[in-house]
Amino acid sequence: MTVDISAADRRFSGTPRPRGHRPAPAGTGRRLFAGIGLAGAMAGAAAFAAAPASATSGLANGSFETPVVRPGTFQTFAGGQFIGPWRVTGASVDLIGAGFWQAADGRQSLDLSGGAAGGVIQTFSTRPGVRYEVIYSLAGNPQGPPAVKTGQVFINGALAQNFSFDVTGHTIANMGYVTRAVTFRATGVSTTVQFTSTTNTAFGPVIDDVGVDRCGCGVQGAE
Ligand SMILES: [Ca+2]
Repeated sequence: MTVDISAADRRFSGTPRPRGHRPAPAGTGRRLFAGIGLAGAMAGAAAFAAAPASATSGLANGSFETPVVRPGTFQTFAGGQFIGPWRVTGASVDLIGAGFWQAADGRQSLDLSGGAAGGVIQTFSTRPGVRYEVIYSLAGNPQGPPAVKTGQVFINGALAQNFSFDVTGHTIANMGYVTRAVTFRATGVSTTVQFTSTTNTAFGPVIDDVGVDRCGCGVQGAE
């Protein structure tokens, strides 16, 4: 199968990928003060962590739709906590609830900088020797500095991609998501992908709609 890297909707064959163009409600205020607190975040994380991670069927919760955050708010998850199958790394991340700002897919998205630079990591099943691509939507928190949000993607702990997103001209109602991809050849029966912010403020890069699939990168003998 040939994959068109330029196509934003190529990953989920047969599954529409509605891009959330919902306008955020007015008066949500500065997000620094809108969090519902660590206790709520921990309760949500604990409840969801009890569910088995679907590690046998690829990357899970790539759209960050669970746990469900109260609409119009966000929850901060500190390093070591879990957002379903994702483990939070670094300082913290913010799981952004419906309507707080525009999601790329579904209703929720993830700011990789919570109070400071954080990240998320997940391990999923792979077949050794097969080439895959991780595809994700990228934007940035437009509510504070710096203008250019930066971060990195690691595959099995190795730096695979530096990314950046300039929020200039974007708003919570027009996040300006772009699609990014990282390709890799699996070396084992599982692979770990990690997204990290290198923006050490509370206004980091935003990711959503993360998925992984076999890559039609034109590589022969990948099967
Ligand atoms: Ca989402």
